[in-house]
Amino acid sequence: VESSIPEHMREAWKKFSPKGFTTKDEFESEAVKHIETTLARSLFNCDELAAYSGTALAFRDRLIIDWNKTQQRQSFADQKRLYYLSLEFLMGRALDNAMLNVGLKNVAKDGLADLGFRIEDIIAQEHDAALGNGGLGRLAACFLDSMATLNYAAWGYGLRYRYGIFKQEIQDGYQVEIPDYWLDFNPWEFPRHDVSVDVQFYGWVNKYTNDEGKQIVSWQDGEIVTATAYDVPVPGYGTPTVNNLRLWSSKASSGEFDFAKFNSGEYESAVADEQRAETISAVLYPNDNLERGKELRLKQQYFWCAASLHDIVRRFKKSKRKWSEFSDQVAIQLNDTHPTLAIVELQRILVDMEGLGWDEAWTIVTSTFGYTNHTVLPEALEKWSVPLIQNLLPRHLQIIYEINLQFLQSVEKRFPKDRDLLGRVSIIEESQPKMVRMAYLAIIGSHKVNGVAELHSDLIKTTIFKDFVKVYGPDKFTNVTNGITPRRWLHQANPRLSELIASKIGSYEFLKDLTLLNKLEPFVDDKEFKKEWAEIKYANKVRLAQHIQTTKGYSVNPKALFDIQVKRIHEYKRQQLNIFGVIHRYMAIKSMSPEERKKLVPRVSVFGGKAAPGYWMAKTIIHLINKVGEVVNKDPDVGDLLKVVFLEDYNVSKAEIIVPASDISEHISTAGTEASGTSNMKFVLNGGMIIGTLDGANIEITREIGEQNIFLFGNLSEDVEDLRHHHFYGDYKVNPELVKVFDCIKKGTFGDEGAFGALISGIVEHGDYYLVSDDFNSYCQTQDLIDEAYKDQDAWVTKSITSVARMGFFTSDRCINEYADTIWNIEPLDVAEEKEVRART
Ligand code: GL9
Repeated sequence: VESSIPEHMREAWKKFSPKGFTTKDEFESEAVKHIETTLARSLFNCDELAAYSGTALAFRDRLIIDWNKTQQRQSFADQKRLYYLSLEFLMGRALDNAMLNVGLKNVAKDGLADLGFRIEDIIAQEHDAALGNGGLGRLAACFLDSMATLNYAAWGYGLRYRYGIFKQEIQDGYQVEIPDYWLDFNPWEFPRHDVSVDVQFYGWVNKYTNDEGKQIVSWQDGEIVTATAYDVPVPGYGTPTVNNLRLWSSKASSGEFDFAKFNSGEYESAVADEQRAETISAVLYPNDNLERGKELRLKQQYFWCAASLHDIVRRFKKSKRKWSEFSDQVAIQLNDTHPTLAIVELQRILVDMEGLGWDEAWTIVTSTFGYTNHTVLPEALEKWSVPLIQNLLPRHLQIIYEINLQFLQSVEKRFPKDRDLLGRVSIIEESQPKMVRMAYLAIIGSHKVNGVAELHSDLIKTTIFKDFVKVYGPDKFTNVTNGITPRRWLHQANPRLSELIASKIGSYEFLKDLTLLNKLEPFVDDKEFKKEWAEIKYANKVRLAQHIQTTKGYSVNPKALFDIQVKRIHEYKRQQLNIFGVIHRYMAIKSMSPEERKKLVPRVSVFGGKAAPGYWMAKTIIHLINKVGEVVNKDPDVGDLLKVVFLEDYNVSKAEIIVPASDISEHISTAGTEASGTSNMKFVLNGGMIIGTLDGANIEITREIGEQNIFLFGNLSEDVEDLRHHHFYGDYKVNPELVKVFDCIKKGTFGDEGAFGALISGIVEHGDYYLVSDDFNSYCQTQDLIDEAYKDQDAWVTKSITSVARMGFFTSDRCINEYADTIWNIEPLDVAEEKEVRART
């Protein structure tokens, strides 16, 4: 390629192509240039937002140089690539991460100081990229960080929502949702107006035989919407690799279709069409672990799958390879069932557009896709009604039926006597209306299916996907336990702890090989080290206390035990168990003598998290937490002994302040309901203890750090079913201590008792599905053990250090390497040469 370009051109290009700054002066020059020209500001009107913008643009330029080179390197290397399809990428802020990953944060810090700014204030100007709901979206973001850091040729594909997850405000104790319009100024994206795909909806299918006697299928007369690519650079840590996250934005097609309307004078309705097209990528659905079957959501899914697939196929076709080599070049991972239509779309491209035979195409499809399941909750499993798909995607429905027919025939051959089995594994549920079960389609169209923690992967094999284990055998199902990136969740969120660790074990290598943390274990008895360790935790608590002071307007004692539960509000995650426990503690304090109170360990109970706007029970839990806080926090009998804080608008950047400040964090889901959880890993990595159930990744965390370093309680997942049964058919009695808590609420202690009726009746009258009552005793006793343990600070710090030392397993680097080896079959790219060139220049 290069030799086809004339020498003089190449010379000129080389001479003037930007090299990227490395020194403080160069950084300042870049930042000031952007502030004065790109932003048209000056020394006299450069506020913190302008300083942020200038800094971000300087770093963006730098990233883009490496991004260009990475894309070239990956094209030349011509290796297999991985495409990660996810409707959610919860990236958070980018600037701090970019500065740390390219190793120039100190340069920027000094440069900004010269210009009159504190780097912390500048970083805090950035709006979070909040294109996700919770764990699933944040996992995708951690994966991108690891894939770039490990030098895999990997792209993310998602949607460029104009509105990310809503902002949460609390008014009079209730959650209020505010739209999150985040695109006013976003220096981290590059519009690629030259990269677009036309996506079709509706229309009808025309089948005919052409002159050569060939069957032709054509999907025609649909409505066309254009997908435009917006690229977001994803820098790896300490490597020249900068990968790409491609987000699609929708707009009306500029094709003849619309012009017809414009020309016939229907101006207003043509504009309305334009706006309708734009709504496809307008808003992220704010549900957590719940699917509601809305047409616009299905439109989003197809729009994004079609655009991504056409982009991937276009890239493959440039290589001029045979179709049979497709899955040697391309691996596609489905992040949950949201992108399952990509399976159908690839089959459609191969059969209808490229003319391959059905079987040949299907072999390619099934060797390309892998599917990750993230939940066993039945209400979260996607099903789309057949009439809805028939109308929106008529050709896809035919293909789904054909896939199902062939699958069922193969099952019938192998299990001829089992007619029930056919009904159970059919993609089509024979309900009224008929429904397409997306998880089944995803399993049938993929070569591997994985769960996200050991317990979860076992559960899907014995419950929701049991019949498919029978059909395919157990090898199609595997486990890849989730992980988190230690760059953001240790180095960036807790720089002092990262520095202390590095000083002890000799380098920052542990950020790339987290198992090196085990070198900390020999220091668990080092007095000076323990002192510093405890000081850092205290400083992080002071920082959170300041945050509480500025956002809530009251002070909490940083010497108190900080007990934190931050995550989406959901009955299965059991924030209600936590707040009932808090009320129980409050009642105990009230009944104590002043002498008894003196022996207590003061506690700050921190809650945070959003409820889905339509999830009324979750909103009731938020309301109760806030009302309990209002009463407890101003009760003079209680004073410092108990504070209840609800932090508004929990998000990634707030997590970076909250996580390092915990003594105890709560991961207390009903056993068998939380597929993995990932914040549990973040808290332990930052030296906090866990109170938790034997659920999700808590089990593996226990195995790694040791039972003596975690506070476990509650029933086991294998007993849950029997307990639920017993609630309805046995002589079921609510735990008497919990009854006292309910009485306290019913007396109106926390205001209008009627507001919380449903929370209580769910447990007392409606079967207590989440086993709050069954686990209440065990929970409260374990909280008492925690108080006792906290009194021995020396032993506590020992536990903290030991746990961190044993957390190496939970890096997303390990996780991504497992996916690469066992599912994607891809190798990292060699960047040694690039690193050398860089070292020389
Ligand atoms: C989730 C599970 O509930 C979590 O337990 C798991 O850790 C993550 C990542 O694998 O996936 N599945 C799911 O639908 N969500 C999860 O967090 N929900 C959201 O992301 C809102």
